[in-house]
Amino acid sequence: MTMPLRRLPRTAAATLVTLAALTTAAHSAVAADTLGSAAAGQGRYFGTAVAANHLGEADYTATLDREFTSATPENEMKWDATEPGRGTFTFGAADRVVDHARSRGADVRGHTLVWHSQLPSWVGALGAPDLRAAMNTHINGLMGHYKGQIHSWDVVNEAFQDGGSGARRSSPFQDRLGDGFIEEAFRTARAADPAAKLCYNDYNTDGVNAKSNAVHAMVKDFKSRGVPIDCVGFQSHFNSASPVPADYRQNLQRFADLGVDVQITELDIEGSGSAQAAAYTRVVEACLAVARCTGITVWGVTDKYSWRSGGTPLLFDGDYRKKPAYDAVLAALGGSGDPDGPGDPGGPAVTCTAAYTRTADWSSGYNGQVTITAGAAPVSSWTATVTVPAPQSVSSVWNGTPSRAGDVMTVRPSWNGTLAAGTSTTFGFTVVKNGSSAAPTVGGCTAS
Ligand code: 9MR
Repeated sequence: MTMPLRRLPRTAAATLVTLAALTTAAHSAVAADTLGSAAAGQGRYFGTAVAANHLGEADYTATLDREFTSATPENEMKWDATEPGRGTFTFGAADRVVDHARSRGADVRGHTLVWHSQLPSWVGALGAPDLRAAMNTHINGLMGHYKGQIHSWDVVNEAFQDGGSGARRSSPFQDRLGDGFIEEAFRTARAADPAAKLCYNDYNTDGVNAKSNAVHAMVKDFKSRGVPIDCVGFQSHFNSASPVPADYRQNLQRFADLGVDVQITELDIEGSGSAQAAAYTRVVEACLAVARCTGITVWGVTDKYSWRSGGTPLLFDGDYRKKPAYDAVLAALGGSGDPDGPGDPGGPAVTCTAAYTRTADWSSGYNGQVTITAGAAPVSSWTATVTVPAPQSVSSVWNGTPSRAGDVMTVRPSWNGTLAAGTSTTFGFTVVKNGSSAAPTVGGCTAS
């Protein structure tokens, strides 16, 4: 019999409350503290693109192995890498990625079988019958080699044009074999490895637009005719010119409603700090809101090896430090927050202090000096604020680069802001007193 809580004796009600509190405490005590474990708690994988030539770098593999539960070879499975000459298959680099991932229990996304880019020139030179045979041989060659080892294959990649036409992109396959090449590739793929999920993968299809409408129509047609397709990949390469679309979740949902899984396959978002973190949060929340969104892959481990490294689009900086975007993704996945705050991989917090002294004083002015000292962790950059009281004004700054907002001058390093743990640097400035000799206010130091 179930009793309403208000009728329980006082002691029983108190016990229930205590148990609830204990359950909550126990839950937070075991909260996941990596991307992969937090995503697993949501029934999803969290993957990354992996480049075989970085696997020898200790920080790269340590971060990869700690955080990610899926790997996508970034270039190693593409046609130019795997079948550079007709019928000559080379799997060495791709094998290294697959073996590394699988030996640690991670899944592998196969990327990609039929794509207009990174295609050896011999393919483009074939006439229709030969090209059809070569396409099927290529699919069978790769899927056969990795049979049973691949979670999902990007069978066909980027087959639609950008813009409003909704048309297929010109490629040797499209131009010689016509629309039917996509269907044929999927049918060949199903027979080659029936255990692998078969995906169509594209970019600029992340929101509802002419291109995603065309892909949607194709998937709908495939499902209605029994053409084998299991998933659609949304690359999700975002920047200020191409931000996370407002209808991102709705777009994922309408594909899921066709009866396919959806996967975020190449996520990266240019930017930094809280704006980048907020955009990443939106992507993760959209995936979690769509039951058939089965996982997220970011397009690289560290900003320094990103295909768009200048845009710092990933979750770890060039020194493998967790960025605010990392903390945001982990939190959105329901993982435990980073106790040391953004920018720290689990060691001491990245902090600095700013100490002010007046180093010279004369009737009409004075010189101030600020000493910036790194805390227990190394610092890659810092800022400090200086506010001089009216009617004083700052006439020059050295060893630092100032920017001003009202009375507040924010000073950054002029060159490299790197400081080893516990070490110091200084900047200085000259103030025109204009009748006041009062001391400036030197604000807190921020470090990253
Ligand atoms: O990240 C890949 C980069 O190293 C290659 O130079 C580039 C060549 O085309 O491909 C990049 O990956 C692409 C992916 O395979 C398909 N979607 C777009 C990706 C970014 O260009």
